[in-house]
Amino acid sequence: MAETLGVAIIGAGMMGEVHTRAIRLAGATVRGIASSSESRAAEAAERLGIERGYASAQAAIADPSVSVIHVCTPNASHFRLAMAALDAGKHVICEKPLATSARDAEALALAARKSGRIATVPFVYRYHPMVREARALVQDGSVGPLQLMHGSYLQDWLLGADDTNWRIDAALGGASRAFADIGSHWCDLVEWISGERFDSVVASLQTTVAERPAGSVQSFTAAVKGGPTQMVGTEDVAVALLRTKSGVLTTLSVSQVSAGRKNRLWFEIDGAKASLVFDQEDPERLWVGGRDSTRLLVRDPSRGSAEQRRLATLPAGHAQGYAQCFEAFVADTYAVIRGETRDGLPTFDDGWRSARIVDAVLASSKANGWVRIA
Ligand code: SOE
Repeated sequence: MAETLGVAIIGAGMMGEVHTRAIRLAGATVRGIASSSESRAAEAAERLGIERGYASAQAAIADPSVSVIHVCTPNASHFRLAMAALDAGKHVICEKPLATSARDAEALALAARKSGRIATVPFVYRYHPMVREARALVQDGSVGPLQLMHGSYLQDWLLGADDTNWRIDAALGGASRAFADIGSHWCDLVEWISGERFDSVVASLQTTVAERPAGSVQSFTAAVKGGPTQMVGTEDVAVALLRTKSGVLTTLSVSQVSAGRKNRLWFEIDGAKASLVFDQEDPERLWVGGRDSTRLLVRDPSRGSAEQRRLATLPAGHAQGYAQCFEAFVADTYAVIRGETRDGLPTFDDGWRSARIVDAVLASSKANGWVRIA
């Protein structure tokens, strides 16, 4: 029997918990967890049933029983921690955005290639079975030459002036918030499905809630009443018009302040033969539009493309969602670490690609014009 992988988690917030569950389901052993202090690490270890709370992130990276480091800390520390883990010879799963600048993301991608280790970024929406189906329909020619791509990624967890989070602070989250946090998922997904590459962008970013409570609160937690406030330096909404290398026009609206939209990643890819629509809040279905009739494909482990069937781990009608995507992503990362092959694993190269798009979006919004994506 293959030896189980020893894994350490750095970061004990919401994503640290999501990673912990996925690691366990993938059959690896969580050796320990590190947090912003030794006492927080001990508290997280107790809460999550992990054997050890490390004194520091460095202690996690130095643990000889660990071969994979999961970096789940605020964005500004991704570069330092992922680089230290690669330098120590570990495989790395680093939360997105991989880094807060394209330059740092590039350094990480190059270091990962040089190290020969597996280094991945959780662009997990690639793991919805119906997303795999959409990609297969583009690849087998059912969609035809692309005419237009469009969509949005909308949330509402930062709608109120009392809502806050560490991400609003550029020093922790990076210069872009909504676009780097969720627009990045949309761009990764649509490029990956369509096989197109965005070549240039004109974008506009806006902060619609100027002031929010100060302090570092977990994502998706209740609003904070009273107390000191801080000016917000990062965008709540973003709109981008993109053009791909082959000339396909694409529009994207991104928001973290759209009432009623919880996690609505939605896209439409319009081809000469068919259009495809996918909605992350209704992920069991894929709408396939035709000129004479339209079809609604339903996730089913016994039907459709090989990749839909591989990732459809529950019977049809037994809803799969975000958690299963995350689990499949972590399981695929570990399979590739074991030397197996998996389609569509998002790597540090994809994280670097995403950082170049984010940098171009920021530059375009500042310059008020078209910018080439490096
Ligand atoms: C918060 O906006 C967030 O948790 C993102 O950081 C994730 O990447 C996205 O999957 C859901 O929303």
